[in-house]
Amino acid sequence: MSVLHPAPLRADLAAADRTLVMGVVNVTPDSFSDGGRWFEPDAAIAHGLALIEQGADLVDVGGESTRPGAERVEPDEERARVLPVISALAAAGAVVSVDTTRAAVAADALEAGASVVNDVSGGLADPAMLGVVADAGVVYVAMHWRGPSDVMDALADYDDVVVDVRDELAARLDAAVAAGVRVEQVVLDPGLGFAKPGSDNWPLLAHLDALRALGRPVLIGASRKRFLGHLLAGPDGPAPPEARDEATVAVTALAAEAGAWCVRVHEVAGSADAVRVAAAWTAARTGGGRG
Ligand code: PMM
Repeated sequence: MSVLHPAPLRADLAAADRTLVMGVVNVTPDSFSDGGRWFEPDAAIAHGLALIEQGADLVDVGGESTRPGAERVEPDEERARVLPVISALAAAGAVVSVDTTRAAVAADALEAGASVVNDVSGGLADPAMLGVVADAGVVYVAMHWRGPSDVMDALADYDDVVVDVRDELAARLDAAVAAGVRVEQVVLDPGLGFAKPGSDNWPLLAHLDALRALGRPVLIGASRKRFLGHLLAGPDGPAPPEARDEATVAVTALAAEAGAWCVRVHEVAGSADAVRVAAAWTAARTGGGRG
């Protein structure tokens, strides 16, 4: 498989001929899947290091929950949550991304050692974000977003979810480039679960090629999301977040085989194996190896 990586990326990651794995460190009291578990800085740092040990290529540090219905935290609170964790993980040699929609928090996070900006709003939440990314020249993950978490469930009206998400992401890519971001910096993400009810997520995964056709690496964040809970529902209702990890690994394998650049996951070990399985599978097909 020949993976298209964004730039600039640390040399060992840029040389990887497989999908990368981004481990999630939510420094929040209220994330839907792991809220509160890593809220203390020491616990968050230890968790990030453990994820790297388990095979994470990058760690994504966020201080604001994006679960459906979540309210915003103040910028100073967001900063206080993420900066010590980013500094410690970067100092330990990790490639760190900051999960924020705020330009000022992103700028401080880059100062603290982050080298990727993961913006779930794709530059829409803060008009200064694209300028910060352009100046810093770092990798920028632009996710498909239609509005803040407290209102996003009401913004899920699509003619054709794949076409609409593709076109709206193409517009964000254009906006980033118009703001001075180099196209090489940009990664696109369909934003599974964001203004997308269960049934809208599967076509996005099944038509990953439509997003890849925009010519940029694609990141997939399916880990523990509601649509997996609904898929695995039993008599007592949707499967709880912690019961969605095996399904997450299955999505990782399929997304990797479909050419995803990176998967963002809470449990790293299974996905770290799955991306290697997918790489071997694809290499055997494209390389013709039969030994
Ligand atoms: N999902 C969440 C948070 N950040 N970032 C990107 N790029 N893509 C995603 O799908 C994404 C994200 C929500 O999940 P969490 O609350 O468990 O972190």
